[in-house]
Amino acid sequence: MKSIETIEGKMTPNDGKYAIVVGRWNAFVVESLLEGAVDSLLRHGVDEDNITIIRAPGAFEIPLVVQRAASSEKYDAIIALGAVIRGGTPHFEYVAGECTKGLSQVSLDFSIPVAFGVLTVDSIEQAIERSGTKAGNKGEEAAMSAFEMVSLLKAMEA
Ligand code: INI
Repeated sequence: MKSIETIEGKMTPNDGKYAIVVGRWNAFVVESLLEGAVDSLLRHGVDEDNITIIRAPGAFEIPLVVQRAASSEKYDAIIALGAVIRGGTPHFEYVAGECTKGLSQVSLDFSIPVAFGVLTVDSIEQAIERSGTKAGNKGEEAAMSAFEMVSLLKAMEA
């Protein structure tokens, strides 16, 4: 039978350049996401020199910072990390919604992988569960998605 061409990313070391854009809000959670993201990139063979951490005030500002990182053409992928935790007002919906929408817009406008590692959760407990305890570490997952996307987009060029 004729074999079917399959293009996919590999999880073997690549020399991509990664920017990690981190919101400062809810730092106790977000710093664990950052640790998870950096640790997983390093464990997959990414050189420290190929990782840049950029700090943004809050999740609302993350898309603009990611946009600047994308337009600089210095990076092959950008990992956005933050935590938006629901409070008693509709503020959460606006911050989480604009952040999510902005990140997918930048990814498509600049044709660059933007990994979504911004927690949007109902409680601090849910945030803790997703930043290195019982529900894994979403920073690590986002970094792995960026890593795979760098490899995949290179494979698609070949
Ligand atoms: N920013 C966050 O990153 N997480 C939050 O949970 C949050 N809440 O709850 O308000 C938050 N707000 C700040 C926002 O991102 C902007 O920094 C601020 O509104 C100034 O533009």
